Amino acid sequence: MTTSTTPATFPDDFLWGGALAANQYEGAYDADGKGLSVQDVMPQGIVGPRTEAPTPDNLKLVGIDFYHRYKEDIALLAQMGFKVFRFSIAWSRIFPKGDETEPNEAGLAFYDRVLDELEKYGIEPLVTISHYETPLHLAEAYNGWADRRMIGFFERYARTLFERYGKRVKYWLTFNEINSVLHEPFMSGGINTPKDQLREQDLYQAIHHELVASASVTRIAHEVNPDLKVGCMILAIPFYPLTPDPRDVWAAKQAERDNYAFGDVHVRGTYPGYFLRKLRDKGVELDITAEDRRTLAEHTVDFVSFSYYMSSCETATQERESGGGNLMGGVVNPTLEVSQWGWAIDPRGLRTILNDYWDRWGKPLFIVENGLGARDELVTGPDGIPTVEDDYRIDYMNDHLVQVREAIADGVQVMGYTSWGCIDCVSASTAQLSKRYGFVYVDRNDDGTGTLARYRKRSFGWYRDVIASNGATL
Ligand code: BGP
Repeated sequence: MTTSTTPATFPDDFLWGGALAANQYEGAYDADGKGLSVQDVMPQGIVGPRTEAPTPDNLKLVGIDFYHRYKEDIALLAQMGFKVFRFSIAWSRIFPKGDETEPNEAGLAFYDRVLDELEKYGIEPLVTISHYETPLHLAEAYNGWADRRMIGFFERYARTLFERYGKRVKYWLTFNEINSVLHEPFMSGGINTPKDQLREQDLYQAIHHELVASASVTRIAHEVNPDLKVGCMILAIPFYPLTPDPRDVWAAKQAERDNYAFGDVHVRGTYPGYFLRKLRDKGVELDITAEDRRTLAEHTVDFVSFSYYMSSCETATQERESGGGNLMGGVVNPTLEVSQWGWAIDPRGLRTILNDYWDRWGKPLFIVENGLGARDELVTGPDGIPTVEDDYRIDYMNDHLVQVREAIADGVQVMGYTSWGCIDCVSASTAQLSKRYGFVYVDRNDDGTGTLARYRKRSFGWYRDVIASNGATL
């Protein structure tokens, strides 16, 4: 573990907390009128094929049963002193098929209850409007975001949320890891065409529709309540050149631009030249209307949020040794250790990203995902209660938070930090429970067995102390 000599510099209003996503923790996949989402037919995450209908081996159908245990779970978050809780709303609870005109009241009422509970403890909600949960009907009947009509469905859904919750929820994110659609078009964009048959023309048109939709609902949020703050959400990975060879430097720059492009459009309101050139080189011609251009230009985001788990390398000149990764791979960095899933562990990369994004966009930044996926072992604690001695997770998060503090000292404006999977949940990539991130262990196994009981890990007390001291214990 690295220690820092910099005095504590987290601002007093720094939002400490954790993050989860509906499809990975709620369960109750068909309760109270909920429709199916793309996740309900992805029993193997991104590593296996989708199914025609939900199958019992799909752990997400039950998740960790937050739908019925939300009171107990939010009480645990409150015990850690959470200031903020990031969660997503399942689109198909609100509009079961996605293209209806009237929302499902029972779905809306569930999130009222969640917000009641958060208010009870003074925890600020941060809501992701779409976190890999496109209603399945929209994927099958429209091919997801490849179809322009999705913009209207998304606007109706988002307006419904703003009108219902806009007095209680100030912070909103439009699309989780919007750039991930480049790599996982079905999960991220509800695009039903198999990846190997998807034309780049259709993929980039879908991206354009999402970007316009993101800007458009930013407009709606501000119309409904001018105090609302809307952010984009980017999967952030710094790409380092594998060697000082200028060709590697350029390759790394190009890889980063695949991610930058999404932030550039959200913050600056226009497509950057390097992105337009890339489209030209690919022979892609986007259908962009004059209204699209206006929407993008006039409704830019209030802040930029991102997930950060790892960095990666790029090379143009050598055989690549592909590393594991958070939906996008990259070349192995020989100087870094990796997680049990091959994700490079690079706390300094977080400082780099924070500085780069701040220098580039000058918008407040929110780290809305970070953490270590690991196989945890349940042991009996000193008080006889089961626990996990997850010092590896404490080390990982401590080292990353020290770099956040350094970035703040560098002058970067950071709004908050929500660690990923603050309570164990189903993994997005593997769709298993054995890849755990939480401060709270959930007794559920990859074969679906387990009591669903919750146990505090050692990191639970560690994080509680970090929050209570506003980072001074790091
Ligand atoms: C991000 C997703 C999350 C989450 C996280 C960890 O890509 O936004 O939904 O799951 O990564 O990834 P995984 O669960 O695959 O370990």
